[in-house]
Amino acid sequence: RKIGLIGVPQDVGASKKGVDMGPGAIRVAGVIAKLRKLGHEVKDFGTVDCYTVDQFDSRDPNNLGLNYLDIILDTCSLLKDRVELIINAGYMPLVLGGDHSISIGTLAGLKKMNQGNTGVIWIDAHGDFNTAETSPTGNIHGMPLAIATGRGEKSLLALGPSPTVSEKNCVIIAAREIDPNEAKLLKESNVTVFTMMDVMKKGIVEIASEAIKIASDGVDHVHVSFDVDSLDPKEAPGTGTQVPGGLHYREVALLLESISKCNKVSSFELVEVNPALDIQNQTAELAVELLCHAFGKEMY
Ligand code: DIR
Ligand code: MN
Ligand code: MN
Ligand code: MN
Repeated sequence: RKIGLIGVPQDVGASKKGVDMGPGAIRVAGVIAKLRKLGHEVKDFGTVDCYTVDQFDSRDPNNLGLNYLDIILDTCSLLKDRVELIINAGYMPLVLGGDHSISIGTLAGLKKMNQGNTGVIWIDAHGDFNTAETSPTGNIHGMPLAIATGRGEKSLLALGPSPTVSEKNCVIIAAREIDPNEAKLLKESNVTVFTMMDVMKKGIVEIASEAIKIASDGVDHVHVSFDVDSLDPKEAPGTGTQVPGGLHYREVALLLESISKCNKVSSFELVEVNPALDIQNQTAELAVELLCHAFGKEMY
């Protein structure tokens, strides 16, 4: 494949420093060399300009319940253009975060290129289905999937234009910490949620096969958004919102290998690696190893 890499060192969506070093840590872990070794052509499309938490006195000057809204709009708009450029150049976007709010930009770019014809596999401990009304934190990294399905702040929706995906093609895997009012919104939606309890009951083989079916049904493209907090914090401590009881390396390797066999996967995102909270870059290393499974690496 031809893979177009792009780094988005955004931290304001999580209101926490360190996740802006994620793209650097993933590069240090050898993402480009390892994907090339698998036979892919990898082109580096550089880094999107981002602001950082330290540059602002107030997170939410207009009291909207949306921290750093203006900045996130700026970054996501730049990322949207860059995603379009990557696809126009004939490459598959591989977006490295940064916090998960960048997904609003990625999906806005995919909307234009894929004409909305996109399903989403969202691997995350969280639902990322909050709006300003339901969010307990006001952090926009807890909102991108809601935005993608047409819920939430108008200016963020307008990047799309919204909805960028059809919710019946959206599936969350590894959920285990959904906020109470976020859960209400999710239950009213047509998004499928596979919690960690579902993974334990059904096993990852079954979950992978159901998720691929749901995300790819009737669309030409599948986007994979992989938040490293989906992993168990014992294996992936380098992330800002750890939740115990997560996926293990083996499960994600299997999941991503299965997903890689679905020929509709045409964009990938890896987010929330925070090297400042990590031990010896092990979270970025693990993430790159898993990414290789998403791009055809086999154990034998
Ligand atoms: C929480 C955390 N649900 C929030 N969300 C995270 O602030 O909305 N998403 N960490 O990945
Ligand atoms: Mn997330
Ligand atoms: Mn198409
Ligand atoms: Mn998360």
